Amino acid sequence: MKIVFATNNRNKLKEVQAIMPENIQLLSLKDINCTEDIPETRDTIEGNAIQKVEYIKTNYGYDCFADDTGLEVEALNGAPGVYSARFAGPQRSAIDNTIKLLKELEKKDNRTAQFKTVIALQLNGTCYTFTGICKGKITKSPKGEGGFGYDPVFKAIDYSQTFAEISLEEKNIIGHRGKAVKQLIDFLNKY
Ligand code: ITT
Repeated sequence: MKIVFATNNRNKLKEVQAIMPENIQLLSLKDINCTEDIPETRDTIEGNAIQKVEYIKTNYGYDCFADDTGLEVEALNGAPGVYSARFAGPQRSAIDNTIKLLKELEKKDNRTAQFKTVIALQLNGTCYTFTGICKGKITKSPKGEGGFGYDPVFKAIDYSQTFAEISLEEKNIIGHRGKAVKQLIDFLNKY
């Protein structure tokens, strides 16, 4: 089967492509000639994931799935959460966001955090959602060249390396997105 993955984030596409079985072929937004930013104006991660698939269905007519992800930090009462992309402002800079996060946690002992991914799937008139969570901690300083976004300052529980230091394959096994995508794959295979 062919299905559109409604994302403008190349890193997400790479991670998801790496675990999709051969029988599920991904189409990108480029493939359907969608070049604009998709609105993400809801106040929950789940709401944004659903908003993205509804936008594509309404404006382009395609069934699709979308991923919305947030980093929820306990000492910040769940922030940046749904606002993870714009934490340090509308420029959506991963470096600025990370600097702001480390600054806000400077004097906090509790560094507990989790990544949460919600995948929304729009298929034959119904919208389904799949959630993946990865628990861990925010480090004191960035480390590693891989991954993207907040990966250089996030260590999963029982891991001594940040998400930017482990391979994409390993991140997919223990990570939030990998967990949500596996549920999506199971669902599509049984559909
Ligand atoms: P699309 O909406 O086009 O899919 P996006 O980059 O806007 O792409 P999100 O709104 O889901 O995606 O992402 C929120 C922010 O969280 C984003 O700026 C990323 O830097 C960060 N993020 C998402 N997934 C991440 C991951 O696996 N590791 C580290 N940071 C991540």
